[in-house]
Amino acid sequence: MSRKRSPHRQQQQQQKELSNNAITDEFNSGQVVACYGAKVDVEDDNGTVYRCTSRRKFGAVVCGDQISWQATHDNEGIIVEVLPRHTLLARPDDIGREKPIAANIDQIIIVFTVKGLTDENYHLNHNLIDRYLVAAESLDITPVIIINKYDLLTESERKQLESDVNHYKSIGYQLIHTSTKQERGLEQLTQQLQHQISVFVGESGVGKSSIIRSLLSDNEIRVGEVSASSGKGKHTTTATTLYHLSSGGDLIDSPGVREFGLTRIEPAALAFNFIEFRSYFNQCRFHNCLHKAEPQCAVKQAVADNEISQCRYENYLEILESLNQKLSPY
Ligand SMILES: Nc1nc2c(ncn2[C@@H]2O[C@H](COP(=O)(O)OP(=O)(O)O)[C@@H](O)[C@H]2O)c(=O)[nH]1
Ligand SMILES: [Mg+2]
Ligand SMILES: [Zn+2]
Repeated sequence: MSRKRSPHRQQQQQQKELSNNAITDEFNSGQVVACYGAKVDVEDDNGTVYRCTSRRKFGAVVCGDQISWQATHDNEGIIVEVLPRHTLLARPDDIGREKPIAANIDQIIIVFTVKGLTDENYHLNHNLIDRYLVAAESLDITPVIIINKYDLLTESERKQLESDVNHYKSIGYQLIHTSTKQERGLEQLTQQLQHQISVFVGESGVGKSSIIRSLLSDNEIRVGEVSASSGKGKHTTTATTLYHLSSGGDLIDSPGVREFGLTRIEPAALAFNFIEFRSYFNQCRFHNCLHKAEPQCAVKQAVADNEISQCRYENYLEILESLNQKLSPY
């Protein structure tokens, strides 16, 4: 077990008094790699994983968190500090409270399929894509769009898809077609994931876990699963788990991240999260233009001139409406 002595003696003393079941005043540091409610698994710099308990005052401790902890008598640990997070992905719970899901994330990998869920007909949900993109932009985390199960598409559906997703590419988003059955797009995806902490989001059944497994070596999967399955009384698939890519970078698989919040976005700030609208704002007649019914709106003009996609603009209006009505926004 590697132990690092903290320079903050006084703070250590305080923490020791607080955690009177700790057997040492020495601090260990590590990254949270799996979460099961109040218990988390923390991995130190040597790759050794320890089960730790959090305290209420820290709120939810989540995958990707960097923490300090102290060993306790039962060979577990108790968290004494959660280091400041540079990003935090959260989603609203049933009663609208923010529920943190993963911390210190650099990228959100948004996984879709156009076939292979309940409805077998080709269907690309543009509105849902735009909601995810808005959420990622509002958190200032890079989104990457994946269209998985490419193997299920006919040649004409592939052509259709190509034209359907073109506008995302032209505004600068990374978009990758993948298939875990035919190992397609996985190399390109690996490149994109290197040296980043990425969380996979998307509807259940789109293939998030399958993609993650196909990017990992057997050993990396095993380490993650041992960790996840040791969560007492919890099944592997219910725990959020962080895996390491052998080429560098971390992947977070969370069964809970089907949706994440647009709840915090003010209607007036929505347009900023449509990245291709930004360059038009200062040409609108009104500085507080919502790009809806206002005269001399540069965004609307850009839609008319085919500089902004009609589809993106319609989704903007639709999301704006849902924010105004304070509807639960996906
Ligand atoms: N045809 C096809 N099926 C896939 C692909 N990727 C995943 N699946 C299947 O889709 C189902 C759901 O996958 P899973 O990874 O559990 O989805 P998750 O809920 O997003 O984690 C499983 O039956 C997978 O075998 C793919 O690229 N092509
Ligand atoms: Mg899964
Ligand atoms: Zn405008």
